[in-house]
Amino acid sequence: TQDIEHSRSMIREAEKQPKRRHKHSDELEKKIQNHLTDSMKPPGADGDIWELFAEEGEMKIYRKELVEDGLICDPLKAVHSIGNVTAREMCHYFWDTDVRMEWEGTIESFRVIEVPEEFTTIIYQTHRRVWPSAQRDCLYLSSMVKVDNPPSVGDKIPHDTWIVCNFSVDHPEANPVSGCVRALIEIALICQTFITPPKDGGPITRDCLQCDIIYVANVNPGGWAPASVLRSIYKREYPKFLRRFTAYVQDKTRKLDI
Ligand code: 18C
Repeated sequence: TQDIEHSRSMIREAEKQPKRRHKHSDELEKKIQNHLTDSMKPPGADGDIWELFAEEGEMKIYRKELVEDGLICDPLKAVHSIGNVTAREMCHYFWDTDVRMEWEGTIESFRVIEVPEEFTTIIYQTHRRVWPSAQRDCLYLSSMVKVDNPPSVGDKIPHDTWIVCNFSVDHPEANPVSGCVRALIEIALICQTFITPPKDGGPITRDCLQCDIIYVANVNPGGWAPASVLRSIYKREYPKFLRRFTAYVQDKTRKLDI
């Protein structure tokens, strides 16, 4: 509780400050640009070979098998589309640490250790241990940004586009939990709102909203983990996360103004 109060007060302080550049601004901008060009490409575009491993309705999750220095680092790409919510709402609930424990099932603890600018935090978190591997932690920057000129995908024109970009950084005040192996992450959630106005000219309601979602994750486990356990963990955890998080946002916003 003290940690959450401390995080909130840091975030409130940052909100009072004007937007400013910080140590990670250049890297953040570069990563966002890469997500907009590469991550937004539908799987299969440009001859990219993605293997579909989970499908539930509109949700499709793909992976590529990748082993680096003996560690399983399979890149993952998920595409989804859900009704009744906006891109900004989706990204807000994904970025906002106040509600993190309401939908994130893999975390044991987390702490915001710096707020370099409004809508950008640096977070240290520990994950639930998976037997027989060591517990994992990660330290990453998380930033939520509105995208003004998204690349066009197909012929649909989005009303708005938002991204949350998370990537590993170093920080002197991280105080790692002993025994944890540091996982390295590069994750993004990219959302676009599409609006179909009622044919009778009536007001726009939540029924008129469709939100297209792309979620990409590159996670390096940082140390040994048995391949079969690791792959079965992510095959279970990514669909669970997408199912749970999308339902959470739909439920949270149901009675709110758009
Ligand atoms: O994007 C998600 N959440 C964000 C907010 O927390 C943020 C976090 C990303 C963390 C990525 C994972 C880091 C290491 C994972 C440790 C294993 C946890 C498993 C616990 C199971 C109960 O961007 C939502 C992320 C949801 C899905 C996460 C599952 C990822 C599994 C990746 C495999 C790496 C495993 C290494 C452990 C070895 C186990 C044998």
